[in-house]
Amino acid sequence: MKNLLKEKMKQNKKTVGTFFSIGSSEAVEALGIAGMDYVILDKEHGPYGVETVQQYIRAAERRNITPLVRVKDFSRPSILKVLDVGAQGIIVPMIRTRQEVERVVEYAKYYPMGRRGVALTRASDYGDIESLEEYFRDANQNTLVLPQCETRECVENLDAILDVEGVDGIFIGPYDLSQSYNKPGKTSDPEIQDIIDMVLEKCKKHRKYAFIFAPDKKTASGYFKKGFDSVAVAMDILLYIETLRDIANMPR
Ligand code: 3PY
Ligand code: MG
Repeated sequence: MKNLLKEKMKQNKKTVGTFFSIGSSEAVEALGIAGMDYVILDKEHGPYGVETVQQYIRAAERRNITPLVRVKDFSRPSILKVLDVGAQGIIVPMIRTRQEVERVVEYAKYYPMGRRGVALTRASDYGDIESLEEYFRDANQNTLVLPQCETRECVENLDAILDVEGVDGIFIGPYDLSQSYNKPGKTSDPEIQDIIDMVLEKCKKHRKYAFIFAPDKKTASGYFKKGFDSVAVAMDILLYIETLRDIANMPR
């Protein structure tokens, strides 16, 4: 299956997504109908199991919004299972070293790039395909691999991490990053912003995509101006609450 997000990014289009937390197939559809480029199904902090993620992926496919999954860790089953049910990319939290990223690529990409486990799952139409070789090649090309830069160690090892073949880009987690520099939650602190700028610069130097999380549209707009390729803005449930609060408080 074509990865619409990857296609847009190859054409240098800037993209937006959001972290999913409302939790229903209808809510995933709503994000697609609204025109968001991708939805992040969050298995790190969210309550979803693989079966639920599979339902949300179906809804995303139906509405042409790219389903990414933030995996809960970088173990083989965590990565393999969400790709097998159809995730078009993974965001991998708390990465610290190049070796960890090499393992991620090994689990996420088929031979020769990696050693992703071979099985006839939903991702390969349950094996109802003309050519297995073609499927392996397409899957390797289409599956986005985005390690998160949100620790001091990751910042220190960033050049080596960006050098790993199979890494499409870096997803900055400003909140964990600020904590890692002993400034929890102070994401606009000049020291944290300088680190963010440096990570962005390194992504550009290595010709890899730079993604970041922003809590609101204004912050997201600032990141786009700096040159980020993609911003994941807020969580859908927060946007829902804000809109509803606005209505609840309307003059009457
Ligand atoms: C963080 O800010 O730590 C995140 O992981 C947000 O995506
Ligand atoms: Mg984080």
